[in-house]
Amino acid sequence: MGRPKCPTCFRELAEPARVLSCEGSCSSESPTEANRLRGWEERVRPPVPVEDGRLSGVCPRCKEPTRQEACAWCLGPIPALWRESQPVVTCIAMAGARSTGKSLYLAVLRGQLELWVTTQHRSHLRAHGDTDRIFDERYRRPLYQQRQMLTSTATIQDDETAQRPLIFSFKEQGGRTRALVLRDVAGEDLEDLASRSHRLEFLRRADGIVALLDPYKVESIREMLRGAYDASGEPGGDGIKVIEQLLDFLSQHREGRHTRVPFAVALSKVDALQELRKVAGTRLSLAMARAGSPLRRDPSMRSPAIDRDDVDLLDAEVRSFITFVDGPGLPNLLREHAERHRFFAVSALGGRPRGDAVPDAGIAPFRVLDPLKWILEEDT
Ligand SMILES: Nc1nc2c(ncn2[C@@H]2O[C@H](COP(=O)(O)OP(=O)(O)OP(=O)(O)O)[C@@H](O)[C@H]2O)c(=O)[nH]1
Ligand SMILES: [Mg+2]
Ligand SMILES: [Zn+2]
Ligand SMILES: [Zn+2]
Repeated sequence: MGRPKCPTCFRELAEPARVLSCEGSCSSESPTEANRLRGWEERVRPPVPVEDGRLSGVCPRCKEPTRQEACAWCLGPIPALWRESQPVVTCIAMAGARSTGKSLYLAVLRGQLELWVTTQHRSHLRAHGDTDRIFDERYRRPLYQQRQMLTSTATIQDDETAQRPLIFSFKEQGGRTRALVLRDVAGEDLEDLASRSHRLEFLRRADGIVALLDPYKVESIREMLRGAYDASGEPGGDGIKVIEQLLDFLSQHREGRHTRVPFAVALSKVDALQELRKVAGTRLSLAMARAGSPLRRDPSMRSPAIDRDDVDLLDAEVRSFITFVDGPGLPNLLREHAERHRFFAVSALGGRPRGDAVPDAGIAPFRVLDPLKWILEEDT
């Protein structure tokens, strides 16, 4: 934990604040050419210098006053809470190939976080900045109102605004304020990381990464599930390769170098694996049918802190599962490149979607809080 970070570029903030952004008439202008060249398409507001260290200033262009702090690097907005309450700011980014379930994970995570913060921390989950609007447009309306799956996340090349962070805060049980920044990432960008790395530098500055791995994309599992559970034509590249490339990027492409960013690898859509119980006779179906399997129960909502025994067991189970179906490549790679890593298993929907519609039985998230709870404890 260092100084609070910018929720957009994850860089540490200048101390004291140096820049504000115009909230007046300039803010509705179209992007200037200069900003576009710097990759600031969405941030058209001219920077306003802070006067005498006070968080207020007047826009040199439209002469209107503003109190909105901005990041001196990327000009992204800084929520007032950052200076008011000096929260522990934890910036988390999603990762994984296309269609691994990153956006659906974030969509259901909010409700799970609300419940957890209310029951376990006796606090209230507050949303900051544009979070409510972004969440409504991109996640809540399609999933909970129209009851549909989400469209693929726009790449950072086409639309930087598509990946604006969701920002929440709550008071932890011990009284400290925690701010949680969640950034969705397009699988398409990660599959082409080498040529887009300059736009994805923020991943190296994250306080945690949740990398999803879709079991359907592992050929041997797909074979076993055939008949019991067919995944219909979802796009997306090799999930393991995407994680490999990301680890290489995070460890700065240097042999023997570790990234310090806590790295949670989560098998997504484990509702599909739970179906393996119905496939008779394989070693995997026997493992899934075991009553005590951590892949069959979800205690994540029951405690404010992580239950070490439970997540150790889960880590061992998923690790041996991956080794069994795909060999030791991924576990070895993680050991070599990520100082702090762990395996998890999640399901955002808790069941199979009906075409593009939510499952008949509704949405029942499974273990989605685990990776978050682990990252929050790593960042204290
Ligand atoms: N069975 C099952 N399917 C899921 C689950 N989560 C996601 N899916 C399926 O995976 C598809 C892709 O999910 P998204 O969350 O949009 O995937 P994404 O990783 O954000 O994809 P990009 O935005 O393209 O990178 C969904 O439309 C569902 O069909 C889950 O928990 N269970
Ligand atoms: Mg997405
Ligand atoms: Zn920034
Ligand atoms: Zn202005």
